Amino acid sequence: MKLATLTLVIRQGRPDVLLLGRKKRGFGHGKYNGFGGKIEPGEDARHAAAREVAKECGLEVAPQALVPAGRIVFCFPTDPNLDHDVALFLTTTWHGEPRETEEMAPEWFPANALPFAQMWQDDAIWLPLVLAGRVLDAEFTFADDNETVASSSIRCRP
Ligand code: 8OG
Repeated sequence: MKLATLTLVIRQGRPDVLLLGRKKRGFGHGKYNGFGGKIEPGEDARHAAAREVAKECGLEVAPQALVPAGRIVFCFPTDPNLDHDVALFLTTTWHGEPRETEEMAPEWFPANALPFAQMWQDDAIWLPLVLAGRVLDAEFTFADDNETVASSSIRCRP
């Protein structure tokens, strides 16, 4: 199981509120997603999340400006090498402007018009909850195509 992060960059008070990046290569290629990746050995989740945001879209986020939004486990029974245990964060505070990098092409979206058809299928289930301020413990298991959600469990922390 790979330990990873996923960060949602949220711009308050504007119609286009959520920054997503279209993944240009590797796992999830072509999909829009938040910013994140593997936690390196010895690294804590916040520092890993801040490092990945900077690497993938050029924004500087202080680790303490990352707000924990829960944990999601993604399971791929046909290829357990793809399993990810993801620490979820959101942030409304950063420095700089988003820029395209080797990995991601960033784009702002209105919260009520997210490109779910071009995202991981599970995102339509959990992302609205996180944008509404909920903190989650969730697990999604994918079918043989590694795309379709076969089963899920979601608990919102009190
Ligand atoms: O380093 P790598 O690119 O492999 O990291 C994978 C990233 O993708 C990491 O941020 C976690 C994230 N991720 C999954 N599965 C899913 C998913 O189903 N939905 C979303 N939104 N992100 C996912 O690994």
